[in-house]
Amino acid sequence: MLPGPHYDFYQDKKLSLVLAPFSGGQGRPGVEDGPKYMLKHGLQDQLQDLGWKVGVREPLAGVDYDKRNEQDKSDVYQNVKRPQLVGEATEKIQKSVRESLDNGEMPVTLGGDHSIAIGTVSGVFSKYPDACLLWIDAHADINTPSTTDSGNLHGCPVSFLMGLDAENTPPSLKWVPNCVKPNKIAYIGLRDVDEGEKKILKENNIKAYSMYHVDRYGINGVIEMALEAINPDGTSPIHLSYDVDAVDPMYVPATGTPVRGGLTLRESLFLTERIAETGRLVALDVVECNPSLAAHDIHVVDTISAGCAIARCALGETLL
Ligand SMILES: [Mn+2]
Repeated sequence: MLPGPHYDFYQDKKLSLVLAPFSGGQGRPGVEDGPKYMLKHGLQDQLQDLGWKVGVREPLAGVDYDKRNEQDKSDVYQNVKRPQLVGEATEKIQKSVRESLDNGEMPVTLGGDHSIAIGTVSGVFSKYPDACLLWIDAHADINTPSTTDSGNLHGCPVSFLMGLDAENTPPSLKWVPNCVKPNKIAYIGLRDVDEGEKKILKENNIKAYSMYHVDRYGINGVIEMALEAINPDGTSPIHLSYDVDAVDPMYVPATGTPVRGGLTLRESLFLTERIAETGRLVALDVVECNPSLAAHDIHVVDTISAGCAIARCALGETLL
């Protein structure tokens, strides 16, 4: 028999939905509405139905980051856009995630753009320095301030968490700890990786499984290889950072940087179920749902349903 979903770190089945309605890591408004839409879709009840006690944390409450995003055009550092905004917001998210962990509640962070993972991952690794990170994404998000073309920080979170370009780190992001070692991160779902990023991945020998590998070995084979690489003895806590743009835009059309040829919905959900089966999940991010990029209502429903399904499957939903 397969072990089924279980949670070694959360015997009491408590979790916190950490709301991160933040768009400052990129330029397209609307991604800050992700958490609101997922809650409206009934995510809190759905997780309670799976047996979890569900609390809500709002580390960004009281500040209109969205308004500041538009207003503060002077918030630039070299080529990097809005480093002050991102630095402030992610530091708050980091504290909230850490409090959640200290209370025995799994932080389930709803984005927002993927820059928020600067806060979630640094929060998790401050509690569990031996954790490993699974980054599910069409993009590697490992540009440095020197390599980024767009200057959007949602394409850079991993480089800060790994301390890859310390001399060019904006002052507002100097607080970010160099916490993720190259042998403790793996990517799944990649298909749009910049040349500078390819170089970084190779030079640091980071395990990256693109859609080519998913086709070659199947999603199950890729997950086995990824876990073997970053969690060989199976004891490390696992942080799953899930960008919904990993899923093919056929299923998730309303996202900021869609790339065709992605994971099917089944592959996407199997992946989260499989991680739940390890018992080692300590934290989950679901990011980059942007309802305002939908061409019509069905796109909104498809995208938000997929985001909620990813969360449910990570938290114990099974087919049988
Ligand atoms: Mn991403």
